[in-house]
Amino acid sequence: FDTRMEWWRNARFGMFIHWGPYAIPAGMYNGKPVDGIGEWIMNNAHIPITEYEVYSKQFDPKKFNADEWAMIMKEAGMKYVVITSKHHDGFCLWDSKVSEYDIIDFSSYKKDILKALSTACKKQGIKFGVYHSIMDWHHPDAQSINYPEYNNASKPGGNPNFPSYLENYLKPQMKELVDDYDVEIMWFDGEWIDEFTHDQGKELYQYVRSLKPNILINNRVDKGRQGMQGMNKADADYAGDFGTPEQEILEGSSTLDWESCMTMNDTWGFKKNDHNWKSAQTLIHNLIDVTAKGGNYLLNVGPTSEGLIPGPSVERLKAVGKWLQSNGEA
Ligand code: FUL
Repeated sequence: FDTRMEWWRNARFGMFIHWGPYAIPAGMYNGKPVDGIGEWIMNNAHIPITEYEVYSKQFDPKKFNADEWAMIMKEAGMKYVVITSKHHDGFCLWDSKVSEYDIIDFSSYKKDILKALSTACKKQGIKFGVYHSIMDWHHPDAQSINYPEYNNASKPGGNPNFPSYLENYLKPQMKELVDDYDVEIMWFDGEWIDEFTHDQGKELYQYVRSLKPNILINNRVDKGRQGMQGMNKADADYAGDFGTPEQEILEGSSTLDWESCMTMNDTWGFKKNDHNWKSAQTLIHNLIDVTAKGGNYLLNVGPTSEGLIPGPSVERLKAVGKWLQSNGEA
């Protein structure tokens, strides 16, 4: 009997954190608002790599306090966290040995964010997970045919060096994260690019499991597996431990493991002009709905470039925590 999923099934409520240099432009480029989700601004506003790198250099979240963040999770009744170790923009929030494009080597901040948060969460008994994008708009061997503005036009079949990026960059990063940061959940994304194959997805799943047999891995490790795709256990070809419906809750319950990830406003990464917050009541309702159907609720915050979880998010999380407490659930 596989007890690997047990803690996660009981956890029910976790914090998703989308954080990186995109918190600096915060949804604005050249004085104009950019449509779409904040962490996609590099792509959506067609910002050249060298220009985007200026944000990455400036990234200096002086007000970041890992213990405070862990307290916010704890008080909200959250049992685990998944933070972006690397989003599509390629910037790494830890001191990666295979990259210069990280918080220590590249940014002004020069402190290891993942180390601080992993340690703070451990103190509170909160399990630590990371979101890691397979797609990478910054790495020359990964820039994809799907994203022509970052692609060398002479690579019509896609980036021929993608397998080298997987072997010499992505996998070593997996090892660093698993070995040195107590990662309990590897939450992949950006798996839909042409360069990435189903076989590579299965192999990546096996590789991460070999590093830590008890680790949990979402279904987006495998090719094109958004939502509940790939979650048919009868399919021997299946890679991934749980489904990831995004911004939605399943209609009914499921015999499969799933986690619904959701924003509190309309963006994952911080956008200063997005004030479209869901009410605390809606969030509580969603949490009840998800857990009644056997899923987990992974609720997102997008911290500011200074390192603060936005006030409206903190308020709502407090309200959810209070509700859980008064109902004997926390
Ligand atoms: C998507 C990403 O493209 C978004 O930026 C966000 O991270 C969401 C949770 O997953 O696939």
